[in-house]
Amino acid sequence: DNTQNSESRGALIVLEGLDRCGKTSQSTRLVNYLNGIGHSVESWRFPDRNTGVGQMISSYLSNKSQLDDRAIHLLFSANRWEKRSLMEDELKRGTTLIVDRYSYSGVAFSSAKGLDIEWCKAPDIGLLAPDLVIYLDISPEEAAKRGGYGGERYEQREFQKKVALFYQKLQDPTWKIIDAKLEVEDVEKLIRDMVLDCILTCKKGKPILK
Ligand code: DGP
Ligand code: NA
Ligand code: NA
Repeated sequence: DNTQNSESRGALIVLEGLDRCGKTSQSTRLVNYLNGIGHSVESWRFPDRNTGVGQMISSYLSNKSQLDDRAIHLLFSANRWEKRSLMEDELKRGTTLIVDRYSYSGVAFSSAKGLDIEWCKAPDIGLLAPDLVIYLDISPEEAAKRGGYGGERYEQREFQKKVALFYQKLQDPTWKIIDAKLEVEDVEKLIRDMVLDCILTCKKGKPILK
């Protein structure tokens, strides 16, 4: 039925969690699976380090530059804003987006530095809202054990503990929480079921959330 196809939209699905929670490899597995069963799907991530703003963020994260806490917060937000219209176009075209980190990272990481949480939320107001947020739940201790951190600015156990506390405050009805200590294949299976369900709901005509 062509009419239905042209109207059905993709789902905006976000993966969140502490550094080393397994998000990035689960995202790859998920996208490969969805591609394999014939879905139109793209893998996205924030920060997107390829843009001009993204390069400033990348330089900050690798400690090559210093920036005021609020200035870097706004750059992370700008990095999501610069992709907003492309995101909306893709969703309308029927493409499902699997996004590795989004506004929840923005608020959790900056609040963990001591910035006011409401101030942190403000610049992201008006971005597209995800249809589903999958939080891969891991303790900061477990995360630190996983082959060590890569050495970027935020990859420190004490800081990640604070980030975890702020993530808890951000939970909303779009969230599903998965125990990230489960076997990789089990996590993958849980994610697949949640995602297929979400894609179906969006196809049936659920509006894009703003
Ligand atoms: P990743 O490329 O997923 O490893 O993310 C890079 C680091 O930046 C990671 O420690 C999480 C953090 N991060 C991601 N998004 C934001 C954001 O919007 N604001 C802040 N302050 N940190 C973020
Ligand atoms: Na990282
Ligand atoms: Na990552």
